[in-house]
Amino acid sequence: MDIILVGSVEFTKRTHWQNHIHLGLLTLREVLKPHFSVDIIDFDYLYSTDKFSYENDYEVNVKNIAQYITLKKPKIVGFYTMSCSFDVSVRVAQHVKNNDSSIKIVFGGPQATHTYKSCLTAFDFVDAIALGESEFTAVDLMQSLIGYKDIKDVPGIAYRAGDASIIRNESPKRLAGTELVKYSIQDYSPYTFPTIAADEALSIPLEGGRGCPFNCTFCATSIFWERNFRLKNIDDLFNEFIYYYDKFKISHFSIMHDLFTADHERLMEFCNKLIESNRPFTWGCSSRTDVLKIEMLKHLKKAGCRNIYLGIETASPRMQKIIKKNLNLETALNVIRECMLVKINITASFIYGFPDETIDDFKETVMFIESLFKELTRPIVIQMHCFQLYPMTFEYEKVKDIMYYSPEKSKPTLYHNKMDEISVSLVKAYPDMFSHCYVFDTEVRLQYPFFDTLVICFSALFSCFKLSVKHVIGKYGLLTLYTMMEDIITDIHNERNASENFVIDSTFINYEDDDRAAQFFIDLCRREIGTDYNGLLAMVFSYEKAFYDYARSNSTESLVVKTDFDITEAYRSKTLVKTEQYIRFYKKNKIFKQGVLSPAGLLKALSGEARNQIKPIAFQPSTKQAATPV
Ligand code: B12
Ligand code: SF4
Repeated sequence: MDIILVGSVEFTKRTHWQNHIHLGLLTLREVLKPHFSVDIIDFDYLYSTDKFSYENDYEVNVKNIAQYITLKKPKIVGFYTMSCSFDVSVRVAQHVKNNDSSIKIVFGGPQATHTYKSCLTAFDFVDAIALGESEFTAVDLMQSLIGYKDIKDVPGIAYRAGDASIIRNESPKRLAGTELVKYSIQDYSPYTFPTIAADEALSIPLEGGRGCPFNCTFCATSIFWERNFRLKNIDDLFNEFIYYYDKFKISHFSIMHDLFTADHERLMEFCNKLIESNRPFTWGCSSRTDVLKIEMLKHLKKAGCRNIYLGIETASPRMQKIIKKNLNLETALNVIRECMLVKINITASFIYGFPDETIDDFKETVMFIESLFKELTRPIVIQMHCFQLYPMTFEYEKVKDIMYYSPEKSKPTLYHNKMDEISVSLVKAYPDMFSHCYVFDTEVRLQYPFFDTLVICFSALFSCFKLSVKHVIGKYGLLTLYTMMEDIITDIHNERNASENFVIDSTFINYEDDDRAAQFFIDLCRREIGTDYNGLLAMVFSYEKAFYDYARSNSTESLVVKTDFDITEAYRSKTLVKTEQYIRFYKKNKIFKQGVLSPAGLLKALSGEARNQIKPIAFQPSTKQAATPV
């Protein structure tokens, strides 16, 4: 084997729908294949499909990974690096070099690109770093490492010269949007395609283009792609959809681009093609609320757009200016509302804890999030992240001299903060390379250190307790809830950090699995029903609690429940219409779902042996019959 490319190792058990292989490495394999024998190893994929095992010991895992790679006798090992797994890449690379010093080590991807000087200075086992996009670089770089070419002549890389100085070669020209099709992936083998949970459609990520022209001060992506916006030719992207559907029956595509919807004319052209294709395509993408025109949304939906990721970041107009995102928040809210109306699922992402953020700014963001929770009609995902420091960004420059390492406060990824002593010593020795593990203090960060956990909790609870969550947030507000739940939330954070389970199941992020937060919420709802008696809340809560219990049970059987009121109407209009309804709870691909049974469905359920015994919901005593707003 000439070259092995190694994906980011996060020691995470991915769910079936997350388990796709890294796009950048697949692209590079296509580029390198005509010249070398090349393979990709994604250890989390192997682990998630039971083809590789992780032990409960960091160093053992790192050594096992290095051994697995070394046994394949590669001449070169290339690592995709990103912040969250940078320590793993460094340690595996060092072990590979120790195992066989003739193996050349190359790093690529955002983290190594943005810290190349420190990385080559600190780690002599790293032979070269590919800076930024590497299609025009990779073949020459690999040839130079094997000795067929002079490294001085390879564009877009950094390396150590004989005198140990760090040399950065000129960047190659950037790929044009029209050229991107040449690098489309034809071969996903030996990896299988993940399925999208809802309908088990096969799914893959596809590149939609590169670069974002905006200049947000916290963003590592725009720097990485040098703000060079390119969109893949619409015909080419459409043809890829057709190719994958006709050849592999893949019908869902995650379009990778930080700003896919910026060029409205081409976007509409793309949608028209999808509609005319008469194939059951669905797709998702990322965008900004100011480049999504409300008039376009219906058309996007018609063309199969199922989900859009929107970074709102902050609801303080002052902070919008400071971080140079410059979003109009009224427009943002309208776009989200409209997406809900046309049934496009939204992930709305927020960040708190910026260096310049005041308590008042933070409160504006919290109020915006509350208004979303109150208005939600669709399973919108609300993410709130504690601001993290990425090297080379403007925000990093503001605080790099006051940041400090605190294992208690550090949150390198959404999922966990798992590091052993060796990794911690790397973090401490090289703050610039591991700045994502560092923190700094502001009034907001000190007062609300785990507010992100609270939002994740409520976002997760929302999947079962839709109306109850709206009621509780509407009545108390998130800031009061944070104070009420601070001990629980802090414990959850600390326990996750200190968890004995080495491997994190990525579904671990479902905080409704955490008994304490959910129990607190359930008790609060019960008190609400007791003290501030409300017919609809009592009934809906009983129903939602039954659904929650079912979701948490190990049962894979479906369950039919009988309610005395129209649950769909209760969700839609928040009014109580007394009528008998049968609802089936079921699990599909580990995702729990509910559906109102039609008379035919009910007959089928009744005839389906004893497994579908009908369970009436045990309501709290209900006296009110009339419509009651929550
Ligand atoms: C898809 C994506 C994800 C996906 C999948 C990641 C994956 N490994 O595929 C998911 C959703 C899981 C994800 C998660 C996270 N992500 Co992410 N993600 C992206 C995203 C949007 C696209 C990546 C992509 O496919 N690009 C397209 C391909 C073609 O480009 P590429 O991967 O960079 O590869 C090219 C070059 O880098 C180079 N190259 C890459 N590897 C190598 C190796 C060698 C040897 C060579 C020669 C060249 C080379 O050549 C390739 C072709 O040109 C990027 C943003 C972006 N636009 O790039 C963020 C990005 C990579 N993510 C980022 C982050 C921070 C995260 C999280 C850590 C966030 C968090 N706080 O939790 C999490 C990690 C969660 C965890 N597991 O703990 C940051 C990384 C910043 C940094 N300095 O490391 C980015 C840049 C976005 C940002 N915030 O700025 N992410
Ligand atoms: S709009 Fe998004 S991708 Fe573009 S610079 Fe801002 S945060 Fe980064």
